[in-house]
Amino acid sequence: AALLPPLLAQAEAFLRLFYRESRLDGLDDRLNAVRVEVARTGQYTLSSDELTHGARVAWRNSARCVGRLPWRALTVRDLRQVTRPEEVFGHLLTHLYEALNDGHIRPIISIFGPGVRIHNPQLIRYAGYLQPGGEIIGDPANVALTAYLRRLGWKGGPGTRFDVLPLAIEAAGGIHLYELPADAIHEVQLTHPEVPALGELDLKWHVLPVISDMSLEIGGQVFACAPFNGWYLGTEIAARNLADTERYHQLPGVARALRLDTSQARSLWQDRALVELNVAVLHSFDAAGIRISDHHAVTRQFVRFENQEVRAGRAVRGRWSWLVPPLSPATTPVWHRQYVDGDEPPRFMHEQSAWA
Ligand code: HEM
Ligand code: NRG
Repeated sequence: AALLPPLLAQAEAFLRLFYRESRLDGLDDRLNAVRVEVARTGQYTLSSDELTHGARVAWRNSARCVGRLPWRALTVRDLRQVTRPEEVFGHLLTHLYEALNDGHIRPIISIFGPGVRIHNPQLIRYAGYLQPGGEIIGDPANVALTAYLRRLGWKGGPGTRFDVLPLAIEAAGGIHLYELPADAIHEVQLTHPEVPALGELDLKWHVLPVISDMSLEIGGQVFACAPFNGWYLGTEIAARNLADTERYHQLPGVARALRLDTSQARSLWQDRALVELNVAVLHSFDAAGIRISDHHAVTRQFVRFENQEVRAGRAVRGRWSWLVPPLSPATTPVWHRQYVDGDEPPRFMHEQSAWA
Protein backbone atom coordinates (compact mmCIF):
# COMPACT_ATOMS: atom_id res chain seq x y z
CA ALA A 1 0.00 0.00 0.00
CA ALA A 2 2.93 2.29 -0.77
CA LEU A 3 1.20 4.88 -2.93
CA LEU A 4 -2.51 4.59 -2.16
CA PRO A 5 -4.24 7.87 -2.84
CA PRO A 6 -5.38 9.53 0.38
CA LEU A 7 -8.89 8.86 1.66
CA LEU A 8 -10.31 12.09 0.28
CA ALA A 9 -9.15 11.33 -3.26
CA GLN A 10 -10.67 7.84 -3.09
CA ALA A 11 -13.92 9.22 -1.66
CA GLU A 12 -14.10 11.81 -4.40
CA ALA A 13 -13.47 9.28 -7.18
CA PHE A 14 -16.26 7.05 -5.87
CA LEU A 15 -18.76 9.86 -5.30
CA ARG A 16 -18.18 11.16 -8.83
CA LEU A 17 -18.90 7.70 -10.19
CA PHE A 18 -22.00 7.31 -8.01
CA TYR A 19 -23.48 10.68 -8.99
CA ARG A 20 -22.69 10.13 -12.69
CA GLU A 21 -24.08 6.58 -12.87
CA SER A 22 -27.16 7.44 -10.79
CA ARG A 23 -27.72 10.69 -12.75
CA LEU A 24 -27.95 12.67 -9.52
CA ASP A 25 -27.49 16.40 -8.94
CA GLY A 26 -25.69 17.82 -5.93
CA LEU A 27 -22.25 16.26 -6.29
CA ASP A 28 -20.45 19.46 -5.27
CA ASP A 29 -22.44 19.82 -2.06
CA ARG A 30 -21.80 16.19 -1.20
CA LEU A 31 -18.07 16.52 -1.88
CA ASN A 32 -17.88 19.60 0.35
CA ALA A 33 -19.68 17.82 3.17
CA VAL A 34 -17.27 14.89 2.91
CA ARG A 35 -14.25 17.23 2.93
CA VAL A 36 -15.51 18.84 6.12
CA GLU A 37 -16.26 15.49 7.73
CA VAL A 38 -12.83 14.06 6.85
CA ALA A 39 -11.06 17.20 8.05
CA ARG A 40 -12.88 17.03 11.40
CA THR A 41 -12.88 13.29 12.09
CA GLY A 42 -10.45 11.65 9.65
CA GLN A 43 -13.37 9.57 8.36
CA TYR A 44 -16.67 9.97 6.54
CA THR A 45 -19.90 8.01 6.33
CA LEU A 46 -21.35 6.68 3.09
CA SER A 47 -25.09 7.11 2.70
CA SER A 48 -27.06 3.87 2.34
CA ASP A 49 -27.63 4.62 -1.36
CA GLU A 50 -23.91 5.16 -1.87
CA LEU A 51 -23.11 1.93 -0.05
CA THR A 52 -25.64 0.04 -2.16
CA HIS A 53 -24.28 1.33 -5.44
CA GLY A 54 -20.70 0.73 -4.28
CA ALA A 55 -21.40 -2.93 -3.47
CA ARG A 56 -23.12 -3.47 -6.83
CA VAL A 57 -20.21 -1.90 -8.69
CA ALA A 58 -17.78 -4.06 -6.71
CA TRP A 59 -19.62 -7.10 -8.13
CA ARG A 60 -19.62 -5.52 -11.61
CA ASN A 61 -15.84 -5.05 -11.26
CA SER A 62 -15.09 -8.63 -10.10
CA ALA A 63 -12.76 -9.80 -12.86
CA ARG A 64 -12.95 -13.46 -11.83
CA CYS A 65 -16.78 -13.62 -11.77
CA VAL A 66 -18.59 -15.00 -14.82
CA GLY A 67 -22.00 -14.36 -13.19
CA ARG A 68 -21.98 -10.57 -13.37
CA LEU A 69 -24.88 -9.87 -15.77
CA PRO A 70 -27.44 -9.24 -12.97
CA TRP A 71 -25.12 -6.95 -10.96
CA ARG A 72 -27.83 -4.26 -10.58
CA ALA A 73 -30.11 -6.76 -8.84
CA LEU A 74 -27.82 -7.25 -5.83
CA THR A 75 -29.73 -6.71 -2.58
CA VAL A 76 -27.58 -4.78 -0.12
CA ARG A 77 -28.24 -5.11 3.62
CA ASP A 78 -26.80 -2.09 5.38
CA LEU A 79 -25.82 -3.55 8.76
CA ARG A 80 -22.99 -1.13 9.52
CA GLN A 81 -24.39 -0.52 13.01
CA VAL A 82 -24.19 -4.24 13.87
CA THR A 83 -20.99 -5.17 15.75
CA ARG A 84 -22.05 -7.59 18.51
CA PRO A 85 -21.27 -11.24 17.74
CA GLU A 86 -24.68 -12.74 18.54
CA GLU A 87 -26.39 -10.04 16.48
CA VAL A 88 -24.01 -10.69 13.59
CA PHE A 89 -24.89 -14.37 13.77
CA GLY A 90 -28.64 -13.60 13.82
CA HIS A 91 -28.30 -11.42 10.73
CA LEU A 92 -26.31 -14.16 8.98
CA LEU A 93 -29.21 -16.56 9.55
CA THR A 94 -31.60 -14.00 8.06
CA HIS A 95 -29.22 -13.58 5.12
CA LEU A 96 -29.25 -17.33 4.45
CA TYR A 97 -33.04 -17.44 4.68
CA GLU A 98 -33.64 -14.46 2.40
CA ALA A 99 -31.02 -15.62 -0.09
CA LEU A 100 -32.61 -19.06 -0.41
CA ASN A 101 -36.05 -17.56 -1.09
CA ASP A 102 -37.68 -20.98 -1.56
CA GLY A 103 -35.10 -21.90 -4.18
CA HIS A 104 -35.44 -18.69 -6.27
CA ILE A 105 -32.02 -17.70 -4.93
CA ARG A 106 -31.46 -13.95 -4.57
CA PRO A 107 -28.00 -12.34 -4.74
CA ILE A 108 -27.50 -10.59 -1.40
CA ILE A 109 -24.67 -8.90 0.49
CA SER A 110 -24.72 -8.06 4.21
CA ILE A 111 -22.34 -5.30 5.27
CA PHE A 112 -21.41 -5.30 8.96
CA GLY A 113 -19.84 -2.74 11.26
CA PRO A 114 -16.25 -2.15 12.40
CA GLY A 115 -14.30 -4.88 14.17
CA VAL A 116 -16.38 -7.71 12.68
CA ARG A 117 -14.78 -10.47 10.66
CA ILE A 118 -15.78 -14.02 9.72
CA HIS A 119 -12.92 -16.51 9.78
CA ASN A 120 -14.65 -19.12 7.58
CA PRO A 121 -14.16 -18.62 3.83
CA GLN A 122 -17.85 -19.38 3.21
CA LEU A 123 -20.82 -19.53 5.60
CA ILE A 124 -21.40 -23.15 4.67
CA ARG A 125 -18.32 -25.39 4.42
CA TYR A 126 -17.92 -29.10 5.02
CA ALA A 127 -15.41 -30.32 7.59
CA GLY A 128 -12.28 -32.17 6.50
CA TYR A 129 -11.11 -34.59 9.19
CA LEU A 130 -7.53 -35.75 8.88
CA GLN A 131 -7.35 -39.32 10.21
CA PRO A 132 -4.24 -40.69 11.98
CA GLY A 133 -3.45 -42.85 8.92
CA GLY A 134 -3.46 -39.79 6.67
CA GLU A 135 -6.90 -40.46 5.18
CA ILE A 136 -9.30 -37.49 5.04
CA ILE A 137 -13.02 -37.72 5.73
CA GLY A 138 -14.95 -34.85 4.18
CA ASP A 139 -13.62 -31.91 2.17
CA PRO A 140 -9.80 -31.92 2.01
CA ALA A 141 -9.89 -28.19 1.21
CA ASN A 142 -11.13 -27.53 4.75
CA VAL A 143 -8.71 -29.63 6.82
CA ALA A 144 -6.80 -26.61 8.14
CA LEU A 145 -10.05 -24.71 8.82
CA THR A 146 -11.48 -27.72 10.66
CA ALA A 147 -8.34 -28.04 12.81
CA TYR A 148 -8.47 -24.30 13.56
CA LEU A 149 -12.12 -24.50 14.66
CA ARG A 150 -11.24 -27.42 16.92
CA ARG A 151 -8.47 -25.37 18.48
CA LEU A 152 -11.15 -22.71 19.15
CA GLY A 153 -13.14 -25.32 21.05
CA TRP A 154 -15.35 -27.03 18.47
CA LYS A 155 -16.04 -30.59 19.61
CA GLY A 156 -16.39 -31.92 16.06
CA GLY A 157 -19.43 -33.14 14.14
CA PRO A 158 -20.89 -36.62 13.60
CA GLY A 159 -18.02 -37.52 11.26
CA THR A 160 -19.83 -37.76 7.91
CA ARG A 161 -18.29 -36.57 4.64
CA PHE A 162 -20.65 -33.58 4.83
CA ASP A 163 -20.52 -32.16 8.38
CA VAL A 164 -21.23 -28.43 8.24
CA LEU A 165 -18.63 -26.43 10.17
CA PRO A 166 -19.52 -23.87 12.83
CA LEU A 167 -18.86 -20.18 12.16
CA ALA A 168 -15.97 -18.37 13.81
CA ILE A 169 -17.09 -14.76 14.14
CA GLU A 170 -14.60 -12.19 15.33
CA ALA A 171 -16.41 -9.25 16.95
CA ALA A 172 -16.20 -6.98 19.95
CA GLY A 173 -12.57 -8.03 20.41
CA GLY A 174 -13.21 -11.76 20.75
CA ILE A 175 -13.71 -14.84 18.57
CA HIS A 176 -17.03 -16.65 18.98
CA LEU A 177 -18.18 -20.03 17.61
CA TYR A 178 -21.72 -20.54 16.35
CA GLU A 179 -23.26 -23.78 15.11
CA LEU A 180 -25.65 -23.27 12.17
CA PRO A 181 -29.10 -24.75 12.88
CA ALA A 182 -30.21 -27.52 10.50
CA ASP A 183 -32.96 -25.36 9.00
CA ALA A 184 -30.37 -22.79 7.85
CA ILE A 185 -28.57 -25.37 5.70
CA HIS A 186 -30.19 -26.49 2.48
CA GLU A 187 -28.66 -29.26 0.46
CA VAL A 188 -29.49 -31.22 -2.67
CA GLN A 189 -29.00 -34.97 -2.80
CA LEU A 190 -27.60 -36.00 -6.19
CA THR A 191 -29.41 -38.30 -8.57
CA HIS A 192 -28.94 -38.88 -12.28
CA PRO A 193 -31.91 -38.85 -14.67
CA GLU A 194 -30.88 -42.16 -16.30
CA VAL A 195 -28.33 -43.80 -14.01
CA PRO A 196 -29.76 -44.80 -10.61
CA ALA A 197 -26.37 -46.19 -9.51
CA LEU A 198 -25.03 -42.63 -9.46
CA GLY A 199 -27.57 -41.74 -6.77
CA GLU A 200 -26.27 -44.60 -4.66
CA LEU A 201 -22.93 -42.80 -4.25
CA ASP A 202 -24.82 -40.73 -1.69
CA LEU A 203 -23.43 -37.38 -2.83
CA LYS A 204 -24.91 -33.98 -2.07
CA TRP A 205 -23.98 -30.32 -1.97
CA HIS A 206 -25.28 -27.20 -0.23
CA VAL A 207 -27.27 -24.81 -2.38
CA LEU A 208 -25.85 -21.42 -1.29
CA PRO A 209 -22.30 -20.25 -1.97
CA VAL A 210 -21.84 -17.39 0.55
CA ILE A 211 -18.30 -16.02 0.39
CA SER A 212 -17.52 -14.61 3.81
CA ASP A 213 -13.79 -13.84 3.92
CA MET A 214 -13.39 -11.11 1.30
CA SER A 215 -13.40 -7.46 2.24
CA LEU A 216 -15.28 -4.80 0.31
CA GLU A 217 -13.64 -1.49 -0.58
CA ILE A 218 -15.78 1.52 -1.51
CA GLY A 219 -14.56 5.12 -1.67
CA GLY A 220 -11.45 4.41 0.40
CA GLN A 221 -13.40 2.61 3.12
CA VAL A 222 -12.85 -1.09 3.74
CA PHE A 223 -15.60 -3.31 5.12
CA ALA A 224 -13.96 -6.43 6.53
CA CYS A 225 -17.21 -8.34 6.98
CA ALA A 226 -19.40 -8.25 3.88
CA PRO A 227 -20.54 -11.81 3.07
CA PHE A 228 -22.23 -12.14 -0.33
CA ASN A 229 -23.93 -14.84 -2.34
CA GLY A 230 -25.32 -15.55 -5.76
CA TRP A 231 -26.25 -19.02 -6.91
CA TYR A 232 -23.99 -21.85 -7.99
CA LEU A 233 -22.72 -22.57 -11.45
CA GLY A 234 -23.07 -26.37 -11.85
CA THR A 235 -19.41 -26.86 -12.79
CA GLU A 236 -18.22 -25.40 -9.46
CA ILE A 237 -19.77 -28.37 -7.69
CA ALA A 238 -19.55 -31.12 -10.31
CA ALA A 239 -16.33 -30.32 -12.15
CA ARG A 240 -14.30 -29.12 -9.17
CA ASN A 241 -15.62 -29.68 -5.62
CA LEU A 242 -16.73 -33.27 -6.14
CA ALA A 243 -14.30 -34.15 -8.94
CA ASP A 244 -10.84 -32.74 -8.13
CA THR A 245 -8.47 -35.40 -6.82
CA GLU A 246 -7.55 -32.92 -4.05
CA ARG A 247 -11.25 -32.50 -3.15
CA TYR A 248 -13.95 -35.20 -3.03
CA HIS A 249 -12.26 -37.24 -5.80
CA GLN A 250 -15.50 -38.87 -6.96
CA LEU A 251 -14.76 -39.61 -10.63
CA PRO A 252 -13.63 -43.21 -9.99
CA GLY A 253 -16.89 -43.92 -8.13
CA VAL A 254 -18.97 -42.22 -10.82
CA ALA A 255 -17.15 -44.23 -13.51
CA ARG A 256 -17.98 -47.45 -11.65
CA ALA A 257 -21.63 -46.42 -11.45
CA LEU A 258 -21.50 -45.86 -15.22
CA ARG A 259 -19.68 -49.20 -15.72
CA LEU A 260 -16.83 -47.56 -17.63
CA ASP A 261 -13.46 -49.15 -18.38
CA THR A 262 -11.15 -47.40 -15.95
CA SER A 263 -8.05 -49.43 -16.77
CA GLN A 264 -6.57 -46.74 -19.01
CA ALA A 265 -6.99 -42.97 -19.07
CA ARG A 266 -7.22 -43.22 -22.86
CA SER A 267 -10.72 -44.69 -22.63
CA LEU A 268 -11.65 -41.17 -21.48
CA TRP A 269 -13.52 -42.60 -18.50
CA GLN A 270 -12.70 -39.49 -16.45
CA ASP A 271 -14.12 -37.20 -19.11
CA ARG A 272 -17.30 -39.26 -19.47
CA ALA A 273 -17.75 -39.50 -15.69
CA LEU A 274 -17.25 -35.75 -15.43
CA VAL A 275 -20.01 -35.00 -17.92
CA GLU A 276 -22.49 -37.31 -16.21
CA LEU A 277 -21.67 -35.90 -12.77
CA ASN A 278 -22.43 -32.44 -14.18
CA VAL A 279 -25.69 -33.76 -15.64
CA ALA A 280 -26.55 -35.14 -12.18
CA VAL A 281 -25.93 -31.83 -10.40
CA LEU A 282 -28.03 -29.76 -12.84
CA HIS A 283 -30.78 -32.40 -12.89
CA SER A 284 -30.91 -32.69 -9.09
CA PHE A 285 -31.00 -28.93 -8.44
CA ASP A 286 -33.69 -28.52 -11.12
CA ALA A 287 -35.76 -31.34 -9.61
CA ALA A 288 -35.43 -29.72 -6.16
CA GLY A 289 -36.48 -26.32 -7.53
CA ILE A 290 -33.16 -24.68 -6.65
CA ARG A 291 -31.72 -22.06 -8.97
CA ILE A 292 -28.39 -23.04 -10.56
CA SER A 293 -26.58 -21.92 -13.74
CA ASP A 294 -25.05 -24.12 -16.39
CA HIS A 295 -21.82 -23.13 -18.11
CA HIS A 296 -23.40 -22.63 -21.53
CA ALA A 297 -26.08 -20.20 -20.34
CA VAL A 298 -23.84 -18.30 -17.91
CA THR A 299 -21.11 -17.67 -20.49
CA ARG A 300 -23.65 -16.43 -23.06
CA GLN A 301 -25.00 -14.11 -20.35
CA PHE A 302 -21.46 -12.98 -19.64
CA VAL A 303 -21.03 -11.91 -23.27
CA ARG A 304 -24.27 -9.93 -22.95
CA PHE A 305 -22.79 -8.31 -19.84
CA GLU A 306 -19.67 -7.38 -21.81
CA ASN A 307 -21.75 -5.82 -24.59
CA GLN A 308 -23.87 -3.94 -22.08
CA GLU A 309 -20.76 -2.55 -20.39
CA VAL A 310 -19.20 -1.44 -23.67
CA ARG A 311 -22.46 0.34 -24.60
CA ALA A 312 -22.34 2.09 -21.21
CA GLY A 313 -18.83 3.31 -22.05
CA ARG A 314 -17.07 1.18 -19.46
CA ALA A 315 -14.07 -1.10 -19.81
CA VAL A 316 -14.72 -4.74 -18.84
CA ARG A 317 -12.07 -6.37 -16.71
CA GLY A 318 -11.78 -10.15 -16.69
CA ARG A 319 -9.45 -12.98 -15.83
CA TRP A 320 -9.75 -15.51 -18.64
CA SER A 321 -8.54 -18.49 -16.59
CA TRP A 322 -11.37 -17.96 -14.08
CA LEU A 323 -14.11 -17.02 -16.55
CA VAL A 324 -13.62 -20.12 -18.69
CA PRO A 325 -15.53 -23.11 -17.27
CA PRO A 326 -13.62 -26.28 -16.30
CA LEU A 327 -15.90 -28.42 -18.51
CA SER A 328 -16.02 -28.24 -22.33
CA PRO A 329 -14.41 -24.79 -22.22
CA ALA A 330 -14.05 -24.31 -25.97
CA THR A 331 -17.79 -24.87 -26.52
CA THR A 332 -18.43 -21.59 -24.67
CA PRO A 333 -17.98 -18.10 -26.17
CA VAL A 334 -15.65 -16.98 -23.37
CA TRP A 335 -12.94 -19.38 -24.57
CA HIS A 336 -12.62 -17.52 -27.87
CA ARG A 337 -12.40 -14.04 -26.37
CA GLN A 338 -9.66 -12.08 -24.68
CA TYR A 339 -9.80 -10.24 -21.39
CA VAL A 340 -7.79 -7.56 -19.65
CA ASP A 341 -7.40 -8.26 -15.94
CA GLY A 342 -7.72 -5.50 -13.36
CA ASP A 343 -9.13 -4.58 -9.96
CA GLU A 344 -10.35 -1.01 -9.85
CA PRO A 345 -12.34 -0.02 -6.74
CA PRO A 346 -15.10 -0.45 -5.69
CA ARG A 347 -13.87 -4.03 -5.32
CA PHE A 348 -13.82 -7.24 -3.33
CA MET A 349 -10.41 -8.16 -1.94
CA HIS A 350 -8.79 -11.24 -0.48
CA GLU A 351 -7.31 -10.49 2.91
CA GLN A 352 -4.56 -12.25 4.78
CA SER A 353 -6.37 -15.09 6.56
CA ALA A 354 -7.03 -14.36 10.23
CA TRP A 355 -5.68 -17.78 11.22
CA ALA A 356 -3.76 -19.70 8.52
C1 HEM B 1 -16.18 -15.76 -8.59
C2 HEM B 1 -20.31 -17.33 -10.57
C3 HEM B 1 -22.71 -14.00 -8.02
C4 HEM B 1 -18.51 -11.93 -6.76
C5 HEM B 1 -17.12 -16.51 -9.26
C6 HEM B 1 -16.85 -17.78 -9.88
C7 HEM B 1 -17.99 -18.22 -10.45
C8 HEM B 1 -19.00 -17.24 -10.18
C9 HEM B 1 -18.20 -19.51 -11.25
C10 HEM B 1 -15.50 -18.51 -9.89
C11 HEM B 1 -15.40 -19.27 -8.60
C12 HEM B 1 -14.33 -20.28 -8.55
O1 HEM B 1 -13.78 -20.67 -9.59
O2 HEM B 1 -14.07 -20.75 -7.42
C13 HEM B 1 -21.33 -16.56 -10.06
C14 HEM B 1 -22.72 -16.82 -10.28
C15 HEM B 1 -23.39 -15.89 -9.57
C16 HEM B 1 -22.43 -15.04 -8.90
C17 HEM B 1 -23.31 -17.93 -11.15
C18 HEM B 1 -24.90 -15.81 -9.53
C19 HEM B 1 -25.58 -14.70 -9.32
C20 HEM B 1 -21.77 -13.17 -7.42
C21 HEM B 1 -22.09 -12.11 -6.50
C22 HEM B 1 -20.91 -11.52 -6.16
C23 HEM B 1 -19.86 -12.23 -6.86
C24 HEM B 1 -23.50 -11.76 -6.02
C25 HEM B 1 -20.65 -10.35 -5.24
C26 HEM B 1 -21.59 -9.46 -4.89
C27 HEM B 1 -17.52 -12.80 -7.14
C28 HEM B 1 -16.13 -12.65 -6.75
C29 HEM B 1 -15.46 -13.76 -7.27
C30 HEM B 1 -16.46 -14.56 -7.96
C31 HEM B 1 -15.52 -11.51 -5.94
C32 HEM B 1 -13.96 -14.08 -7.10
C33 HEM B 1 -13.83 -14.94 -5.85
C34 HEM B 1 -12.40 -15.27 -5.53
O3 HEM B 1 -11.48 -14.56 -5.94
O4 HEM B 1 -12.18 -16.29 -4.81
N1 HEM B 1 -18.45 -16.20 -9.45
N2 HEM B 1 -21.18 -15.48 -9.25
N3 HEM B 1 -20.42 -13.22 -7.61
N4 HEM B 1 -17.68 -13.95 -7.87
FE1 HEM B 1 -19.41 -14.58 -8.73
N1 NRG C 1 -16.22 -22.16 -6.16
C1 NRG C 1 -16.76 -21.93 -4.85
C2 NRG C 1 -17.66 -20.71 -4.80
C3 NRG C 1 -17.03 -19.45 -5.38
C4 NRG C 1 -18.04 -18.38 -5.71
N2 NRG C 1 -19.06 -18.83 -6.63
C5 NRG C 1 -20.27 -18.24 -6.75
N3 NRG C 1 -20.43 -17.08 -6.05
N4 NRG C 1 -21.16 -18.78 -7.48
C6 NRG C 1 -17.55 -23.18 -4.41
O1 NRG C 1 -18.06 -23.22 -3.29
O2 NRG C 1 -17.66 -24.11 -5.20
N5 NRG C 1 -21.58 -16.48 -5.82
O3 NRG C 1 -21.56 -15.43 -5.13
O4 NRG C 1 -22.62 -16.89 -6.33
